[in-house]
Amino acid sequence: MAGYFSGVGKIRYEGPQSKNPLAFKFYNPEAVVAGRTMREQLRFAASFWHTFCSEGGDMFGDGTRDVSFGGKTPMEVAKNRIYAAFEFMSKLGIEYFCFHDRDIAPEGESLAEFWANLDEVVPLIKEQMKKTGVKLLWGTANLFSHPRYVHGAGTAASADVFAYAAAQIKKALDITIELGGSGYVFWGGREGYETLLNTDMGFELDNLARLLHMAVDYARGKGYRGDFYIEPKPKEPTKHQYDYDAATVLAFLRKYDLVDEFRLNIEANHATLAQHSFQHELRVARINGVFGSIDANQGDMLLGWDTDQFPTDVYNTTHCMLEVLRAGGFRNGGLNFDAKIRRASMNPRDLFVAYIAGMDAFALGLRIADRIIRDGRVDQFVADRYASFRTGIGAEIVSGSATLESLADYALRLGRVEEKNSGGQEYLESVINSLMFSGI
Ligand code: XUL
Ligand code: CO
Repeated sequence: MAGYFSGVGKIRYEGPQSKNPLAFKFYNPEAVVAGRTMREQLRFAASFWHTFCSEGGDMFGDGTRDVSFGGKTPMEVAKNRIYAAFEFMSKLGIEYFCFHDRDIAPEGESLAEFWANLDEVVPLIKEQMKKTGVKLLWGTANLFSHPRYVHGAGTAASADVFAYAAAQIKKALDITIELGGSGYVFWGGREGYETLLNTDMGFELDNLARLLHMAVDYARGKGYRGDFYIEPKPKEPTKHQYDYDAATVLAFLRKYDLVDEFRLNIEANHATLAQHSFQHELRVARINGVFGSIDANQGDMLLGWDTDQFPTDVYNTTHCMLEVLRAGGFRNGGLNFDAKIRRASMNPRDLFVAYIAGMDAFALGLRIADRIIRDGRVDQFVADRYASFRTGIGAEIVSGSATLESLADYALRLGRVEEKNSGGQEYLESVINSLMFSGI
C-alpha cells in the first residue's frame, strides 16, 4: 500500500529543545509519570469524523481539504479512509479511535443498505486494528445529521423516528462490541428543543430514558462490559439540549435509575459553552463518581459556538489532568481529540502538527499535575482550609451527631465570629506558575 501520508514518517519524541514540527517535545510515551507510562495515563484517541471525514468547511465557506483518499465511489472513499486513518494513527502512536456509524460507511438509500455497507467495512477495520494494535475507545451512532432527526432521535415527536434511532444504536452497539470497544457514547445533538411551545418536555425525557435503558439491556445481554457515556452539551445544534451540563445529566441519570450504568464523557468546549470551566465539569463528574472519558479540545472564549480547536492551553490541560489523576486515572476512557484543524490549516501535515500540539499539551498537563500533587502545597492549603471540621464541633457536624439545637448552643457561647482565613487564590495560582515554569 502506497500510504496516504507518505510525506510524513513515524513521529518520535525529541524533547523540549527540538525545533522539528513533526516531533513530540513533551509526549514521551514510555516515560513514567505518576506510576504509569504517559501512554497509559493519557490514552489518546483520534476522532474519525473531524480527522478523516471533515472537508473543513464552515457555514459560509466550502471545504478546503480533500478527504476522498483517492476513492471514486462512496464505498471506495470509506475503505480508503480506513487505511488512511490507521496509517495516520500508527505514525503518531495514537492507540485508540472513536467513530460514529456514519463516519465509517455511507448511509445509502435505506437502513438495510447502510447495514450492508457497515458489514463490508467492519472486517477491514478489524483487520487494520489487528495489524496496527490500535484499539477502539468508543463507538456511537450519528443521530443528528440526517434530516429525519430534525425534531430529535430519542426525543423525537415521531415513533418511527424513535424506532429508526433505536435501530442505528443497535447496529452501532453490535459494531462496538465486535471491535472490542471499551465505551459507547450518547451525545444528544438533537435531543432538545427550539421552542417549548411545541414540546412535551417530560414525555421527551421519559422517552430518552426508555431508549437508554433499551440500549443498556441490549448491550449487557450481548455480554458488553465496557462503559456507557453521556456527553453533556448545552446548545448547538439545538437552542437547548437536555444533556446541558454534568449536573443536569446527573439529575437525569438519577431520576431514571441509569446512574449505575452511565458515566460522563466531558468535552472541554462543551463545558465553556455551558459557562463552566472544563475543570468544573470534570470536578462535578469526579466527585459524583461518574467521571468516564474526555473529548479533548478547546473553544475560543470570544466566540459563542463550538470551535473544537486542538487543545494547546496548558493551564487547561493541567487542571484537566489534575482531575484525572485524582479520579485514579482513566479506567475505560481516554483523551479523544474531538478537535478539528482550522479551515486555513488545509495541508495533511497540519493534521500531524495539530495532533502533536494537542498530545504535547496534555503531556505537559500530566507532568505539571503530577508535580502539583507531589509538591503538596495546594493540597495542604485545601486540607488546612477545612481543618476546623476535623476536631471539636466540626467533627460533630461531619459525623452527624450535631443538631441545629446543639450548634445554636455552641454558637451562643462563641461571642463574635469572624472569618480570618484568606482564600489564598493568588498564592495558589502563583504556586502553580512556579511549578509550571520552574525550569526557566
Ligand atoms: C459534538 C460532539 C460529538 C460527540 C459525538 O459537539 O462533541 O462529536 O463527541 O457524537
Ligand atoms: Co465530543
